[in-house]
Amino acid sequence: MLKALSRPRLRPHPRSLIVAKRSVHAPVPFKWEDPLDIASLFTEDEVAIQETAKSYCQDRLLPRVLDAYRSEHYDRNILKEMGEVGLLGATIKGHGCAGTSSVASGLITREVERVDSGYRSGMSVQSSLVMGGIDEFGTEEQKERYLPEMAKGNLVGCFGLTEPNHGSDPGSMESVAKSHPTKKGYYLLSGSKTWITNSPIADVMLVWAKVQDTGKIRGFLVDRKSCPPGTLETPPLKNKNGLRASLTGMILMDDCPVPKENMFPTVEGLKGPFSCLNSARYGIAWGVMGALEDCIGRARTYALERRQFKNNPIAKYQLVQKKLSDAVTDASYGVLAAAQVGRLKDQGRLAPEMISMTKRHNCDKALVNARVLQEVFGGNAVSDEYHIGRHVANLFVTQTYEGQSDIHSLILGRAITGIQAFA
Ligand code: TGC
Ligand code: FAD
Repeated sequence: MLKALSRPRLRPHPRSLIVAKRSVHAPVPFKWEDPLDIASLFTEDEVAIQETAKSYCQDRLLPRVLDAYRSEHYDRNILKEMGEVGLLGATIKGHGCAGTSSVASGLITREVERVDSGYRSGMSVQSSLVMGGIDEFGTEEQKERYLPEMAKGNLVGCFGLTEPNHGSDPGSMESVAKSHPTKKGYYLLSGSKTWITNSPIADVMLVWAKVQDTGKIRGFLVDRKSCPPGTLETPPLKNKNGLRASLTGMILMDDCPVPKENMFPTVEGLKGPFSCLNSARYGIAWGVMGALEDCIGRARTYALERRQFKNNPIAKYQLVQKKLSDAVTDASYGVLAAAQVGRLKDQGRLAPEMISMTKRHNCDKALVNARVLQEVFGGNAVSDEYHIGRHVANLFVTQTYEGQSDIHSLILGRAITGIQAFA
């Protein structure tokens, strides 16, 4: 103590005086929907894009989500509508796309998933995984052939990486591309892909397969209309207990002929699919926060209206308040992190591990908090009209696809220690 007192006193830096002066201002009111005023970090254009996306999602998607979820039906017109609003392939420059910032595309994703993760899934696959892949690795001819029509939602895409025996470990895939024995300039693709979003309705399938001669993974644009009968099937996988408003299926290929000009010309190995996944995982980090924010809004309203014990709103009780506090805190932190990653992405200062960190953390926090908020609704949580059970079931899937959370822990663990856990 004495020692501390005898130290020379630190003189405040002149700038800290300014900060101190500012801090005497009256505190601003707390906004539970955006406690850290994250909206102030967005540009006017980004806010306008979010507003446009929000109007479309609340006016056009929300009214049909319960029927879609109950009947496990995905209306492909949704992609056309999204195309009309300019939501598809939003960050791509040219080819009929909007050319927005990554933060603006994150805000779009957040609004779509505020309604339903399945609607976001259909959009992410189209925009990030397929259009993004074509934009990054395709030839000019491939871009011109696919991007403008995909941006309008006239052509639907899907992304085939996962196989029945290889999910977390796509490097061991069995799908193979053999040189056509008689038709020069053609490959024959064989193999099975499973759990593929949009596959039953896809016009173009971005399929990852190993070239037989080299053993290297390459990306092929498989055009449904050019596949002879019996060489390609895309059966749906029905009776899912999550993501029921999206369409999921398989891609079964049996010597399916694909011209060499439909192969991505230069990218080889897992770098191809993982680069596409960087954008899609980034989008999920935003999207799941939208789903969690919807759960928060609904749980808060319910807690203020529902009365128990001496006619008190259950929002009066500390345990309920803690559930809301945890969820609001995690949603704010999650959005802030996603926004920062988006800015770094646009500045070319992104490490893929940043995406693993935000994808994993936001998905985990969205799932845990949504599950806890479900309790606020008591028995009514079981009714789908309260929407919360649907979000909880969906959020399990978001935590699983595009790299299950534990897999992202291992990616982070490798970056932290330099030691690979999954080899
Ligand atoms: P590893 O040795 O780590 O890497 C192999 C090559 O890939 C490169 N790479 C990346 N490149 C760009 N971005 C990234 N994020 C990259 N991560 C790795 C790496 O540099 C290397 O390149 P090169 O040139 O040296 O060959 O590969 P590994 O086999 O050890 O990988 C292990 C692990 C765990 C990282 C990986 O397999 C993994 O991420 N597994 C998860 C699988 C996954 O995410 N599947 C997603 C399927 S698609 C989907 O789920 C869509 S859902 C859509 C919806 O409905 O929304
Ligand atoms: P597995 O790889 O079998 O993993 C099972 C469990 O084991 C997980 O918890 C995992 O974390 C754990 N595990 C595995 N390896 C390790 C390890 N080394 N250390 C510790 N734990 C480990 N794929 C596509 O290609 N395109 C799509 O469009 C697509 N859409 C999908 C839509 C839905 C609705 C679903 C459910 C999945 C979709 N997927 C898609 C597939 C998805 O990416 C995979 O399900 C996911 O990557 C996990 O693979 P898996 O299911 O084979 O699980």
